[in-house]
Amino acid sequence: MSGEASTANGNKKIALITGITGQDGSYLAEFLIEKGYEVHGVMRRSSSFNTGRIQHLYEQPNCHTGGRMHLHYGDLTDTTCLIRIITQTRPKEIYNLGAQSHVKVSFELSEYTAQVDALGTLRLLEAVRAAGLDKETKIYQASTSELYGKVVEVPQNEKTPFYPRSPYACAKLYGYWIVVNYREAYGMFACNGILFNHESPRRGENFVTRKITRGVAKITLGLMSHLELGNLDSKRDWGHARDYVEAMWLMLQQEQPEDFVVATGEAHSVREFVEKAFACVDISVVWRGTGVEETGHDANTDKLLVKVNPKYFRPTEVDLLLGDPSKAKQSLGWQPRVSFDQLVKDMVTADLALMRRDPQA
Ligand code: NDP
Ligand code: GDR
Repeated sequence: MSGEASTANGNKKIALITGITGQDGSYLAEFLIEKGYEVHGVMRRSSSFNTGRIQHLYEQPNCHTGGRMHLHYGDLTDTTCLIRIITQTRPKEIYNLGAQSHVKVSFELSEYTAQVDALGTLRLLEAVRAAGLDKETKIYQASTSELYGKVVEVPQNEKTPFYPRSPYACAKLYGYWIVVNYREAYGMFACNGILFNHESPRRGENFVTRKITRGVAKITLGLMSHLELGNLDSKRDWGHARDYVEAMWLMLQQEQPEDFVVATGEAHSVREFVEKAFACVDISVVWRGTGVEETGHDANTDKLLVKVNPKYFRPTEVDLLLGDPSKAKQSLGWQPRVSFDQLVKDMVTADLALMRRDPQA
């Protein structure tokens, strides 16, 4: 069966994406379908609808019904299903994007986060070996700037030492090293993309950028009084998810497997993000007080817009992430296209349109 599939699939470009229903998975699926791939995605069973981000692909005649996109129920905690899906689909490229990806939530779901983000990566690598594809299939691992955690060096590059600051980052640290180990031990083509924060209108609602742009849209339309946020001082290197999925693909088109930092090289604070987002609806924010007492107000009307709520603080915070993408620029010819200003504008515009269509969203 596997021999036949292998012959049949000889020159076909087949990709498997774990986490296809997430922000990055949806952009990557679009990108690969556009490039002519047959895309297989691992989708979790959920009691509610979880394919909203790829619904538009379902509706395109060449994708779902046209045989270019296939979804498989699966989970990174289930070894058997991973072996079955990989054996049946025999992908040329696997993108391991599936994860419990929320840093704050990982403090509450620490064991589960390790199961999925750390052991899930190991299960996937072992499933590739079990399917006999360790010399054929190229693997991309969604590693993260959270590995750098506590600031040791700025900007952070591929040689900067890691210092994880959350159960999420510790689990991803295992994922990073097991990928390096399987590459060295078994000669597998497996790479880590150390991606800094990347956002989009499809970003999950409880990550800070999307929470802010949704809040700005709701406040503008009179659907919400003010926003409550945690640490306004933390700084992140924010890019656009659509740009970043291209870097994932480029890593798997190289002759040799290597790890790459993907970032913009620019950092902004959460406070700056808030100011930029309100500026998109012509509101200028003035800040009063400090620490947990800090509030943001409309400079014209004095209306309260932002309040700090310590419930959003993390037991250990990552203060500053700023990436040096020189290696990706030189070796992959990759560079970000969307600026910080454009990213914020796109997200606010999309959320305004969404809230106008559906005020309950
Ligand atoms: P999302 O949270 O949007 O998507 C995560 C995906 O993983 C979803 O499809 C989710 O399914 C799926 N998933 C969760 N648990 C499991 C599981 N047990 N088995 C299989 N699939 C699972 O994350 P992003 O798209 O933003 O990120 C993609 C990857 O990149 C993640 O691994 C993340 O940790 C990493 N990363 C993200 C960065 C970013 O800034 N976005 C930066 C660096 C790394 P469901 O839809 O059902 O919840
Ligand atoms: P992060 O993203 O932890 O960097 O992980 P998030 O948007 O959750 O937080 C960024 C910073 O904003 C501060 N913050 C708040 N965060 C949230 N979620 N909600 C708030 O109300 C709030 N107020 C302030 C946080 O403390 C933090 O400093 C993301 C995820 O996509 C990971 O999967 C990925 O690995 C990293 O980016 C790179």
